[in-house]
Amino acid sequence: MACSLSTFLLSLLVALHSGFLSRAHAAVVNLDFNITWVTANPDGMLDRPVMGINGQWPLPRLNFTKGDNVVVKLNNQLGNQTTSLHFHGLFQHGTNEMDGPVGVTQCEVPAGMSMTYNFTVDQPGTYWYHSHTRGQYPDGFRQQFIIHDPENPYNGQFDEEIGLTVSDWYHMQIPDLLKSFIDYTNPTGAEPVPNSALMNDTQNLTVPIEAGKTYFFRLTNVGGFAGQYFWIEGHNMTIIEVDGVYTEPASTDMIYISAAQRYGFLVTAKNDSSTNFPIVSSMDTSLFDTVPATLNTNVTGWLVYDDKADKPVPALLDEFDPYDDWTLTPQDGMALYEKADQSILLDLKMADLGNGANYAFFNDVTYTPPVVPTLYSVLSTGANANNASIYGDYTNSFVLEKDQIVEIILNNNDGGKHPFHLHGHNFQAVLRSEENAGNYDPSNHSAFSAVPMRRDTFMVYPQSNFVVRFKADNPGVWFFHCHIDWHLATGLAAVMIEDPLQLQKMVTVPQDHYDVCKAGNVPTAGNAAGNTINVFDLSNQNKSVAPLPAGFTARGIVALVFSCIAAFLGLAAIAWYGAAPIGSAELASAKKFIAEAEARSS
Ligand SMILES: *[C@@H]1O[C@H](CO)[C@@H](O)[C@H](O)[C@H]1NC(C)=O
Ligand SMILES: *[C@@H]1O[C@H](CO)[C@@H](O)[C@H](O)[C@H]1NC(C)=O
Ligand SMILES: *[C@@H]1O[C@H](CO)[C@@H](O)[C@H](O)[C@H]1NC(C)=O
Ligand SMILES: *[C@@H]1O[C@H](CO)[C@@H](O)[C@H](O)[C@H]1NC(C)=O
Ligand SMILES: *[C@@H]1O[C@H](CO)[C@@H](O)[C@H](O)[C@H]1NC(C)=O
Ligand SMILES: *[C@@H]1O[C@H](CO)[C@@H](O)[C@H](O)[C@H]1NC(C)=O
Ligand SMILES: *[C@@H]1O[C@H](CO)[C@@H](O)[C@H](O)[C@H]1NC(C)=O
Ligand SMILES: *[C@@H]1O[C@H](CO)[C@@H](O)[C@H](O)[C@H]1NC(C)=O
Ligand SMILES: *[C@@H]1O[C@H](CO)[C@@H](O)[C@H](O)[C@H]1NC(C)=O
Ligand SMILES: *[C@@H]1O[C@H](CO)[C@@H](O)[C@H](O)[C@H]1NC(C)=O
Ligand SMILES: *[C@@H]1O[C@H](CO)[C@@H](O)[C@H](O)[C@H]1NC(C)=O
Ligand SMILES: *[C@@H]1O[C@H](CO)[C@@H](O)[C@H](O)[C@H]1NC(C)=O
Ligand SMILES: [Cu+2]
Repeated sequence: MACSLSTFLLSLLVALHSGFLSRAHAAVVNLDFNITWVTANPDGMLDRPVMGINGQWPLPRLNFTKGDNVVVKLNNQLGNQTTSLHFHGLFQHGTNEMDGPVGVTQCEVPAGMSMTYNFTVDQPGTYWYHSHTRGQYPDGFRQQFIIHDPENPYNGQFDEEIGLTVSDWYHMQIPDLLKSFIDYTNPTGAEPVPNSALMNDTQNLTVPIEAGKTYFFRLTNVGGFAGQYFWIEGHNMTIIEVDGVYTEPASTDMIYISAAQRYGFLVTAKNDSSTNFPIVSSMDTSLFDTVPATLNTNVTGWLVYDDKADKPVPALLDEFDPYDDWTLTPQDGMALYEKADQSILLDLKMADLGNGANYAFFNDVTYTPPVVPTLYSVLSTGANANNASIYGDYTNSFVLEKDQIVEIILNNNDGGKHPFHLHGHNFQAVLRSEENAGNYDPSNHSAFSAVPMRRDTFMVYPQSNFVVRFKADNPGVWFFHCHIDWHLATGLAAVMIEDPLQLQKMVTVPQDHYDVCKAGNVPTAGNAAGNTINVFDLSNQNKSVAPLPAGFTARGIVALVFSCIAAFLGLAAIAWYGAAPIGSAELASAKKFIAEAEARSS
């Protein structure tokens, strides 16, 4: 750790505008990120290639101060993959073009090319940065960053800060896993199950602490899939921040942190320094279709009071009872936005398309990246940028008017949990219904939170719903998506296009951003289809995979695949999926279909 920190400091050049004694004025922080392949073995089980920065992995944990101007030059030296960079949770006021998601605000940065991200950090808190290229960050391109706040209301109540991440970890590389995940042999969309859990990109982490002191822990889940239960034996945690928003102090003995969420909490060390205590993080196995017997779903570290004392094995818990983040209160007391000017209804489902693979949908549309990144469509279509139809039929785009109170009602018609993230904002977590509550009913729902917690990533329960609200006061093109990276890859995303005509006046895209598009042959003007003459003509737009042929059911494919497996294993055919047995006609049509799919893919 010391080694990666010092190397990072060497590559970090801080030029203070106004002398060394005062941090009250903004600094310019210049970072040069060479993205390269590095070998790492964080779980002690397998050496594998990971994406490093300047030859290092774990990646540097960045440490800014509110007001800093951050300039990151991203040099793609991977050789065989494109890349991109997103600073998760930043509002990017006035710098939407620096946000990072490919297809939304920029093009892929091809191997051998560079792109500079230049923005000001004007919000305090616990954040993280990661690649926003399809499926890429779980291969290692992710790390925490902090924005210090000279006006933190909790300053004076803690002695030191401790940065910590948790994550899931895969032994195979994500591009290979994606191939078998999005495939007709996986018609139920079972996500790849991680091989292990990590704490701070390692296991058996020791966190030295001193008796009697109070520590401000900053925890980020940088994982691609699993939410985690987190606790410290013998110690309560007092939550004071979530996703960059200060909260009224909330004491708990367990936190649930979904992929992409952050918690800041205080822990007061005991006065007695004779015993060390396990810090445990446990992956939420309800997300996994199967839990392999060999999988250790937990990762353990220790609060170390005395390096010579034992590091005890954690006690096994019978149940998980984490703090409900919906009940948190923001420290600034901001009241509920009473009514929404625009209400956006998103019905989530998972289903198979015509290639037999499983996809994720909002309102029956699976997000497919447009030919032209949406920001560039905004900037090149004049007054028509106000008409959502120019952004295509496969992007779930919504135009928001200046300063509207916008509400997103999300109905989860799927049996899994999904952590949803909105770029460019934090939103009020107005309502979250319990598991199996079904769709939101505007005329019959439980009470809204009067002073709702705000955060940028909020989880919906299985077969249930949530309601979030925010004010459209940040012109930009902002991605809204599930932060389970498998589900983003299968299209669980929408795009909020906020005050596009104002955005046209605010944004100037730097030349190097256009250069990477040119190198990748991606057009940077016109509608979603790249049509600059008639922006209502979408004939060349990117389309999702076509639906299953009429009369053909996803159940047929599932049954076929599983009956093949059953036959292969020498078992009797099993009615695995759904209650009804499979008719012979359905089986024949499935066989024909699979044969065609195989012919197409070979
Ligand atoms: C976690 O890792 C980061 C980055 O290497 C490091 O800065 C930090 O000190 C580590 N935290 C602990 C508690 O070891
Ligand atoms: C952590 O400790 C456990 C138990 O001793 C061991 O099985 C595991 O390999 C260790 N992990 C690492 C990364 O060293
Ligand atoms: C990044 O790579 C370039 C080209 O190889 C090299 O000149 C530069 O020193 C590297 N920067 C860092 C911080 O390692
Ligand atoms: C981060 O920056 C703050 C303020 O500049 C400083 O006090 C702190 O020591 C730094 N922490 C690390 C881990 O570099
Ligand atoms: C890219 O290169 C790395 C490092 O050599 C290799 O492990 C990886 O499989 C390659 N990935 C692709 C998609 O070709
Ligand atoms: C970053 O942006 C600021 C504000 O627009 C500008 O003054 C500065 O020159 C930019 N720096 C770089 C390296 O592009
Ligand atoms: C944690 O908080 C609970 C509830 O307030 C309390 O009963 C318990 O004693 C506390 N535990 C510790 C270790 O302080
Ligand atoms: C530790 O000792 C201090 C000073 O004697 C006391 O104020 C505090 O309550 C003690 N803390 C705990 C957790 O017992
Ligand atoms: C992980 O922790 C949970 C909670 O204590 C426990 O139920 C489970 O058995 C643990 N798993 C392993 C492999 O130790
Ligand atoms: C959509 O367009 C982009 C950029 O023009 C292209 O690279 C990409 O492969 C297309 N995607 C799909 C799913 O058709
Ligand atoms: C957007 O354009 C389409 C196609 O010209 C038109 O039918 C529709 O009414 C327009 N919508 C708005 C809000 O202007
Ligand atoms: C309102 O919702 C509750 C809980 O789902 C349900 O029991 C009740 O029947 C509903 N009332 C009406 C009028 O629909
Ligand atoms: Cu999801």
